Amino acid sequence: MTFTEWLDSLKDKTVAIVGIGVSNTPLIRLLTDRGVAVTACDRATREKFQNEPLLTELEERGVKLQMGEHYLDGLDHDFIFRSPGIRPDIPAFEAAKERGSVITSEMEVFFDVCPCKKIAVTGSDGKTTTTTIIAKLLEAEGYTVHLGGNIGHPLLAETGEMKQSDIAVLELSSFQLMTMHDSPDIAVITNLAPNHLDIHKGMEEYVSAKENIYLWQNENGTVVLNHDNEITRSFAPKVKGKLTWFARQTAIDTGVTLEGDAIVVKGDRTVLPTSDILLPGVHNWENYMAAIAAVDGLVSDETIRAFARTFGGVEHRIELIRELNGVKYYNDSIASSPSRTQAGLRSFRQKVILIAGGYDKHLDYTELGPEIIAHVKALVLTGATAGKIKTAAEGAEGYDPVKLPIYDGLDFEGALNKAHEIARPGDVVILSPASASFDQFKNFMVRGNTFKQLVWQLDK
Ligand code: UMA
Repeated sequence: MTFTEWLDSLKDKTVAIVGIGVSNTPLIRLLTDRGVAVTACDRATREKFQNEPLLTELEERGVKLQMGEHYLDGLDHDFIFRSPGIRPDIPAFEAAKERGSVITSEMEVFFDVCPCKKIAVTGSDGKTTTTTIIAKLLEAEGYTVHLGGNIGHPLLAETGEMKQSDIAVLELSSFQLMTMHDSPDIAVITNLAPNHLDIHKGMEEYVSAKENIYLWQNENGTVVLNHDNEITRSFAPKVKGKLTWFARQTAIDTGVTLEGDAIVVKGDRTVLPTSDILLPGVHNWENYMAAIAAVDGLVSDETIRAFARTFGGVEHRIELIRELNGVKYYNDSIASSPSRTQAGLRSFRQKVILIAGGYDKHLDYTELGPEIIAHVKALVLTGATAGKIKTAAEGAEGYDPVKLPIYDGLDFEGALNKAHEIARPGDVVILSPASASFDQFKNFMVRGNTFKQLVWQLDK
């Protein structure tokens, strides 16, 4: 189905958009521009919604708003678009399905109508950086690239401008993948570790959602999998098309790996000396390996080397904010799970002052304890998970309250002030919360920007 055919198919149909957020807002505009009758539903009340101008705009477009406690009442529209953060099996959707509604999402329809090649990345850690590297490498090689998905940019409303020779590069979350019935031409899974267990029913559901990124491929598809990760390694027998491994720690016969100080395509050629990679940390070598495997045959090695020397990373991911009195302040607000914080901590050669804590997604923090002992010189805690992180650190082998002072009971700004107060020249202070942001902020970007502003005000 083409984009135009899809839009035409909605004429005289009723559409409900559930969740008025980043994914769905451009879709509402697209549909109302075409005269489609749209009801937009959101659990936030009008007062709590925080974007009154948008609501006014939607009303002017003729959208019927249904907000607050009863926002899911009476869903019987022909098509219902679900936001990624809402489970697809809630009773209101099940009931609507029985009444004949089609429950879908912005990403599902994008896959149906996208006219060009699709490369998509998922995983627990590293997916945004890997997605960004892939997109920028393709751009540097001269392709017209459309970068979107969970990275924060929905693409469906822009499909009309895409050409067959373009490439769409997507980051996909487990929430988006959960209901997918199609896979991209090239699928990449960076790694898998427990995450989002507040929304998913368990690890099994999380993993099987992620698997939708390759299970719908045919023999023409390509899958890039992490050989070091037990879970992704186990997917191999299910791959229908071409499987390309990448591995930093385990031995592989073919694929992208590390030999000496360089990333190589095994048995073929050296692609990228690790000394050419500006981004810090071995986890970024892995991100490059995954990206190199994904763009093999599309991007030249010269382009990859030139890019790696200058790419300084994505905002909110171990982002250097400033150096003040010899202390370097980093923003790693994206680290909304313990494994992300672990990767952040391992990027530094020295022990750091860690600011952590946030919304409680019911994750297990036990494994973060030893990482904190190994990589942290002072721990500053804030938010709902502060107690769990403290317990994990205190319970870890080798914990010594003198070597690892812990400060808690602080608000967000108080945590930064405490870190600033105890930091000495040569220290690294990093916000890497190991928790989501939703207890205090709209999302990790708002949290990171708030942190950056506060860091810039430290000497004011
Ligand atoms: N809402 C309801 N009912 C619910 C849940 C939410 O009505 O049960 C409403 C909220 O009040 C909100 C709206 O739905 O107004 C949309 O909220 P949302 O956060 O679910 O969705 P979007 O704003 O569309 O953002 C989503 C992704 N969010 C989630 O998956 C939770 C964004 O990823 C993504 O960038 C965006 O789509 C574009 O595709 C965020 C994220 O944290 C950054 N993702 C997780 C991650 O990366 O770990 C998966």
